[in-house]
Amino acid sequence: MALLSYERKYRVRGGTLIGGDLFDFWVGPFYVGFFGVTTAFFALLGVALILYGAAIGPTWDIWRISINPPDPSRGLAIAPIREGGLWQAVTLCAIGAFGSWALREVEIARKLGIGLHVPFAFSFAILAYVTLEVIRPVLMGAWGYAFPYGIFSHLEWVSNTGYSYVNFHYNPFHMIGVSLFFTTTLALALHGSLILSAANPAKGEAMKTPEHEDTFFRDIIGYSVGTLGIHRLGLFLALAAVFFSAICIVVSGPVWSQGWPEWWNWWRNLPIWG
Ligand code: 07D
Ligand code: 07D
Ligand code: U10
Repeated sequence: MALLSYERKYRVRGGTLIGGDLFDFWVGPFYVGFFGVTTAFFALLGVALILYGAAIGPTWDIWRISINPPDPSRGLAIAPIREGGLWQAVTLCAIGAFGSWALREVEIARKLGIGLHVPFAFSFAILAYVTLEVIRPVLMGAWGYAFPYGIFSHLEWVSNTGYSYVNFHYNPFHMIGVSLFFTTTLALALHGSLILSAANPAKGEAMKTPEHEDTFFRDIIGYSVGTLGIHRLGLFLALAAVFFSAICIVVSGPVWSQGWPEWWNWWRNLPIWG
């Protein structure tokens, strides 16, 4: 079935979480819905605030524009607009836009009668963002610990935060997060290459079946996780990577405030080394 006639069939009413039929329509290819309107509202307002910040800031250099959080000395107070208040407003808009986007995904999934896996997955990205911008700064007692909105400035934040724990690579949860990210790309490369090898044969050759895919892995490593299983595994790996990232940063400060190499002293102090 051609994509457009298929879409006509599935462009049905209902499935909305809020507002009933209000906004239950499409604009071109996009489903709108109540949460499409709130996404547009928060995203446009957030971008406008960033542009305002750039206009009152020292530079229009795209790499160096930065909307900074308040100084740590202001604690968790609401700051004046030019001293971090703008960052606070942009953060509210970002949370509103990301949350609305996830709920718009829920409405579309409900319309189609498919599972809620996509919004569930996106909610892990939101969790990581909220951990960096809200949960950790609140636990540490100041918005000043959050990352700024700027291309280079957010990299500075990552580097500075990393070095303030001497060597962030020694953070055990960072190790797990990094390993899971690496494993995710390995899994996607294996899956993408396996599917293409079977489902995209040379001209004139027959397309191969999932049995061929299973057999390849049984022959080479003795086990196949299965055609549905690889998608479960991929989702699990990716979500676990983000989850452990959120853990690695939320423990840095609130739970462990020395250098991360120090943390390994428990290992060096084990009585078994004599
Ligand atoms: C390909 C999907 C498309 C999305 C894109 C990003 C904006 C920002 C806004 C100037 C994979 C769109 C970008 C809307 C413009 C302003 C104010 C997703 C794809 C193309 N980072 N980060 C980037 C964000 C954090 C880190 C690039 C966002 C944490 C490192 C881009 C967030 C830490 C490096 C970007 C966020 C961190 C980057 C490419 C939010 C730890 C790089 C992103 C909301 C997670 C890389 C110059 C990409 C780079 C890079 C965006 C958070 C670390 C600008 C929106 C604080 C080490 N980050 N980032 O492709 O080249 O993602 O930086 O949390 O090396 Mg970052
Ligand atoms: C936060 C993004 C959320 C995005 C959302 C959507 C839009 C819309 C619109 C395109 C979490 C935004 C959407 C804006 C765009 C359109 C139209 C994702 C987020 C909601 N590190 N490190 C990580 C590695 C070092 C440090 C995570 C590697 C150094 C700190 C990951 C290396 C030091 C932090 C990771 C390395 C250091 C991290 C990031 C190697 C610096 C974090 C992934 C090979 C000197 C961050 C939760 C992530 C973290 C983090 C990988 C090195 C410091 C595991 C591979 C040693 C301070 N590092 N790192 O979490 O855990 O994504 O964040 O050297 O805070 Mg690290
Ligand atoms: C996968 C897959 C699979 C496929 C696939 C895919 C995963 C089974 C079958 C999908 C994968 C790909 C296509 C591969 C490429 C993808 C990536 C590399 C991921 C990264 C993606 C991108 C970089 C693209 C990002 C693009 C986006 C997000 C689109 C941008 C969208 C917009 C600008 C519009 C968004 C729509 C909204 C908000 C709702 C509707 C709103 C409108 C239409 C606008 C009109 C507004 C209103 C009606 C509201 C009014 C506004 C108000 C009230 C606000 C006013 C406020 C003011 C302040 C003025 O597994 O195999 O194949 O394909």
